[in-house]
Amino acid sequence: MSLEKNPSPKPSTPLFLRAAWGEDTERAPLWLMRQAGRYLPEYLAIKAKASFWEMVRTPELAAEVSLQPLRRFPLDAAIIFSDIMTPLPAMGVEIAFSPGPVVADPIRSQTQVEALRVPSSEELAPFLAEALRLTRRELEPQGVPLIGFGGAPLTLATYLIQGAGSKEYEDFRAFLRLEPAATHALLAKLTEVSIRYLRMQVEAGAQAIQLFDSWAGLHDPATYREFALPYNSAILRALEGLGVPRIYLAVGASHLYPVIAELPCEAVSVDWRLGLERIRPQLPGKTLQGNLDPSVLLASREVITREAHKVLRAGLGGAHIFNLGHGVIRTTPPDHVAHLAEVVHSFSRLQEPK
Ligand code: 1CP
Repeated sequence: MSLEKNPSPKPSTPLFLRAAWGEDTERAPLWLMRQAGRYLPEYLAIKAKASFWEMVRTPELAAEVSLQPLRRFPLDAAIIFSDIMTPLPAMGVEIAFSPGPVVADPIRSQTQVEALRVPSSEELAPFLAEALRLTRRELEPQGVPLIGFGGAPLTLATYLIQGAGSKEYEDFRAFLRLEPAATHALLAKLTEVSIRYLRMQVEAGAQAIQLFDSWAGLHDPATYREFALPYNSAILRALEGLGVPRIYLAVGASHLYPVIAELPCEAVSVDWRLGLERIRPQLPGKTLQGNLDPSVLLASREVITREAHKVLRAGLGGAHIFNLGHGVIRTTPPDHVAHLAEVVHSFSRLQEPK
C-alpha cells in the first residue's frame, strides 16, 4: 500500500521535511520562493555570461545557482534552479525567456495540441536529473534537503495558450470557454508529461516536490474543479508512495481553498491575502507554507521583524513552513533576507503564547 503520510519521520530527518510531513515543529523551517535569482549579485554575474536556458541546461551552472542562496543564508531547504517551462521544448514547443517565458507559436487549436509529443522521462530533461544529482551531493554534508518542482497543467496551459505572461490572460480564458475539449486534451498531455518529469526528479534525488499552480486563482471554483482538480490530483497521486512530501502552490486563490483541500498533498503554499489562522481550518490536515508578502522584504528591518512575527504567530497550532506568499522581488536587498532568516530562526514555536 502506498503511504498517505510518512508514518514516522526519523529524528534525524531535516526540519523542513518533518514540517512538510505534517509535524508541528519546534521552529518553523525557512526557504524562499525564487531564493536563487536576480536579487543576488552572484546570480547576475552568471546571468551576464549565460542565457537563462544555458543556465538551466548546464548542470554545473544550475547546481551553482541553486547553492548560491544557501551560501549566504541559513535556509532550511534548497530548490533546484530550473523553470516550470523546462519540460515543454521536448514536447515540441519553442520557448524563449525575456525575462519571462515567451512561446514562439502559442497553442490555439486542437491540431496543435495533437502535434505535441509526450516524451519519455529520459528525453524530458536529462540535464535537470544531472543538476539534481550534483546539487544533492553538495547539500548532503550540511543535511539541507533539495526540492524539485514543476508547473501544474492549468498554469502551463496558461502560458502555452496565452503565449507569455499577462495581467488578465484573456486569450487563455477565452480559449478555455471556446475550446473546452482541446483544453482538456492539452491538460491531459501536460499531466502525463508532468508525472514523468516529477518522478524523474525524485529518482535523481529531489526530496520534496512542489507543484506550482501560479495562475489557478484566475478561475472560479467550478472552473477550477473542472480544469485543474482532476489533473493536479492525478499528478499528486502518481507521486504518492515515493517517500517525498508533496507541496501544492496557488496564488490569489483563497476562494479555492475548499476545493484545494481535496488535493492529495501534504502541504499547501499560500499567499498573504488571508492570515494563516484563517486558512488553517480551510485546509485541514495540511501543512501550511507561507505567507509573508514579498514586498515586506523591501521595507525596514523593523517592519520585516514585525510582519514576520505576525506570520509566525498566525502559523502556530499546526505544521508551518515559513516562506513568502510568492517569489522574492528582484529589488530585494540581500541583507534583508539575512535579517528575515535571523527573525525566523530565533522564533521558538514552543514558547510563544498562542
Ligand atoms: O532573467 C532572469 O534571470 C530569469 C528570471 C527567472 C528565474 C530566476 C525565470 C523566468 N525563472 C526563474 C527561476 C525559477 N522559476 C525558479 C527557480 C527556483 C527558485 O529559486 O525559486 C522557479 C521555482 C520558477 C518557477 C516559475 N517560473 C513559476 C512558478 C512560480 C511563480 O513565480 O509563480 C512561474 C510562473 C514561472 C514562469 C516564469 N519564468 C521566468 C519568469 C520571469 C516567469 C514569470 C513570468 C510571468 O508570468 O510574467
